[in-house]
Amino acid sequence: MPEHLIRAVCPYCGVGCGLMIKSSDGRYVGIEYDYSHPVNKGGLCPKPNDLSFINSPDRLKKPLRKSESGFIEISWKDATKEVAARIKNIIKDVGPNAVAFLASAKCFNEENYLLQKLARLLGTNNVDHCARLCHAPTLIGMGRVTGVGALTSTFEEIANSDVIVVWGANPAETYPILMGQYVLMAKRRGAKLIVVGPVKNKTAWHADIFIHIKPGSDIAVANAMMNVIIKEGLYDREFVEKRTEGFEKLVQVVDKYTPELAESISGAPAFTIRQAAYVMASSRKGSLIWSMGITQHITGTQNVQTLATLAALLGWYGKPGTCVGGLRGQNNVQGACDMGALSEFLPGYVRVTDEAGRKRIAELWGVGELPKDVGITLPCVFREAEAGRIKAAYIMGENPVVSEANSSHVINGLSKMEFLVVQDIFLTETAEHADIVLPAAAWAEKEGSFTNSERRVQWSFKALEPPGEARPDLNIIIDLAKELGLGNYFNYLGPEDVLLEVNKVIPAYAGITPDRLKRNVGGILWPCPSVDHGGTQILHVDRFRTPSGKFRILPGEHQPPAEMPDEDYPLILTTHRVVGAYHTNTMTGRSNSLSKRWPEAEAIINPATANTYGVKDGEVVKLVTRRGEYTVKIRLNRGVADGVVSVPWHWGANILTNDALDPDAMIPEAKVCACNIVKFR
Ligand SMILES: Nc1nc2c(c(=O)[nH]1)N[C@H]1C(S)=C(S)[C@@H](COP(=O)(O)OP(=O)(O)OC[C@H]3O[C@@H](n4cnc5c(=O)[nH]c(N)nc54)[C@H](O)[C@@H]3O)O[C@H]1N2
Ligand SMILES: Nc1nc2c(c(=O)[nH]1)N[C@H]1C(S)=C(S)[C@@H](COP(=O)(O)OP(=O)(O)OC[C@H]3O[C@@H](n4cnc5c(=O)[nH]c(N)nc54)[C@H](O)[C@@H]3O)O[C@H]1N2
Ligand code: SF4
Ligand SMILES: [Mo]
Repeated sequence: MPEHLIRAVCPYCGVGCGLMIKSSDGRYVGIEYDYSHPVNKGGLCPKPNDLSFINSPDRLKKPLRKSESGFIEISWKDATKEVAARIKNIIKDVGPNAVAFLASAKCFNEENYLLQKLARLLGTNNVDHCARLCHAPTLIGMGRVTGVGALTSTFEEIANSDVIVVWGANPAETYPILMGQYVLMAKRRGAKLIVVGPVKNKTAWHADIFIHIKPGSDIAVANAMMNVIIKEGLYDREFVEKRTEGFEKLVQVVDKYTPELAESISGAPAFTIRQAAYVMASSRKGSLIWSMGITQHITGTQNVQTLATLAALLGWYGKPGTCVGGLRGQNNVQGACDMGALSEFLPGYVRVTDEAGRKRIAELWGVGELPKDVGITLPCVFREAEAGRIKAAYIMGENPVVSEANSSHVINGLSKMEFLVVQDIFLTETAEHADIVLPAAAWAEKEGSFTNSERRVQWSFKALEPPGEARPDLNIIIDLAKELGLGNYFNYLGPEDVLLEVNKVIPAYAGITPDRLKRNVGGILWPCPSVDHGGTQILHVDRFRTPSGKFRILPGEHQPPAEMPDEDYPLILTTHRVVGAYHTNTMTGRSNSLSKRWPEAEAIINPATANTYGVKDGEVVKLVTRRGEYTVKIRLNRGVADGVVSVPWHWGANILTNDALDPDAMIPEAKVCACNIVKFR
């Protein structure tokens, strides 16, 4: 049988690496490296090197209906009819806001666009996705201070920086190609690397300066750096005067945050905080990038605004050698946000409360009105279900039973719903609770566009045939819309037709046509306002996209996490990822070599903590919080501070975590809570 090679985009993280899928007779047989790809130049991290999950016998192949004796296979026709009828009935009886839709950062732009369109045409803004657990604070915080939530420039500009600050992220494990081909490249050229976080992770091993802090003390440390930079006159005066507003307020707020005060809050030596401030102020060409260590806090949005302001003091915006922002996590979380799969935003970040914006999109869609009430966010879907107000959910490509903080509430919420549909490639922990399960084709079995962390929109081609009767999410949504009587608004023959509509609806995507994407390896970076525009590498070159055109300085105060250690729960619990496991492990856990090398969770603690609790390396213990218990193997690691437990969450640790929310972005505080260790023997 001849082998074929087809160009695809990696289905895992937001770096957006390219690769070639090797197939025989429509079946996956392996990959080849794509040396022509501008992002990764052939390199790949462990995950896409083994994509055998695609051929897993566990793949969903037929629609399923829950019956007394378990799931039974049904036809697509029956499944679509039943889903449409149940949703219609609930809308008729209780109204459209009793239904919630969850879109997916694993699905293409075109699929997310259609799911949010469907929700809105049914009359609700209850559509959200995992960005809420991830970079919602970056989107809101960066939106407020710069006018755009996305990363300000490209990985190339990170590589061109003289100073790189990685704050609350571990790219060595979570964005390995970015780390290897850009951050370390810069370091080899002489750039300085500063890392800030509570665990001396694999990224911190490479740091020139590592600032070892307690979880949740980031604002105190960043304010102390700004205190030093301002008091010693080290800031970029010209940039601050010409391109920012609100500096005077910042001077007042950071005045009390001496490095000594920050030391008392964070545990990091005042000397190291000062030293880092000096190194950062030594160059006007710097990058400050963050991820989950910054966003997953009740102060997530404030954390983001504070870090963005620190970068503004140094003039790290709008020019080569600078890049500021949150590294997007999922392969298409940037795109799912751009497409409006968010409860407060229509496509292109038009607020649902913006009357003119709503009207423009309604006209393009050919409908009279669009709903104007802000929808329910992802964590609140389950709370509202527990309260009986959300009656049905349609979940496409998300696994909240494992990914949501305080997961027992998710299970409780799901069990209270009258009707649950889950559309996935596997029968996940969430799908187990569904009334109807719909089998989706995986990314390489369909085609469409993904948008990476740099705003780079790329086409991923179809390389394989889906198993059994699994179908592309796009086709599933179109058929459902037709069954719901909305066929007139869903006249698409394929993803190309949908992207052509996106070109009209979202100005930043206007020139990103299917034709151009298919021709350009490495895609096009938005904003791209017309078909003769080459895309935008660096944002905010002349002006910020705020109303005044200036960077809006919004100073923040330190605020302790929602739950601090006490007598009953004397330790701080935080969560992390490992390089070979991805999220709820539905894909990596079914890829042969990955699941063998990364088979289970290992929580890490300092040997001093182990001593206090009499725990040995490799011992299995119970971690206990106010919300639940979790049995896990312990590994001793001097990189974790005494009194802190860091647990990977891929294998179910969210039974422990706190779902206290950031009031601005509604993200749960998955990165800090109080816990205890209980021994079995
Ligand atoms: N292998 C792998 N790669 C992935 C993923 C995956 O699941 N597996 N997921 C992708 C996704 S969606 C995302 S969002 C990214 C996430 O990427 P990262 O944010 O890099 O991942 P995490 O390991 O969750 O958290 C990073 C670091 O934050 C630190 N941290 C915890 N609390 C705090 C705090 O209070 N302050 C500070 N400063 N740091 C803190 C942790 O110790 C940890 O080292 O990874 C993407 N890449
Ligand atoms: N404690 C703690 N919890 C966290 C985090 C943390 O750092 N700590 N991180 C949070 C973050 S940053 C994120 S992004 C979330 C992620 O949360 P989720 O998005 O819920 O996690 P995934 O496992 O990525 O779920 C994606 C699902 O899509 C399915 N899928 C894959 N491809 C397709 C497709 O083409 N079509 C369909 N229909 N389905 C598909 C997969 O099988 C999987 O079930 O988790 C969050 N949870
Ligand atoms: S760095 Fe991210 S996009 Fe690149 S190969 Fe690894 S998981 Fe895929
Ligand atoms: Mo994420």
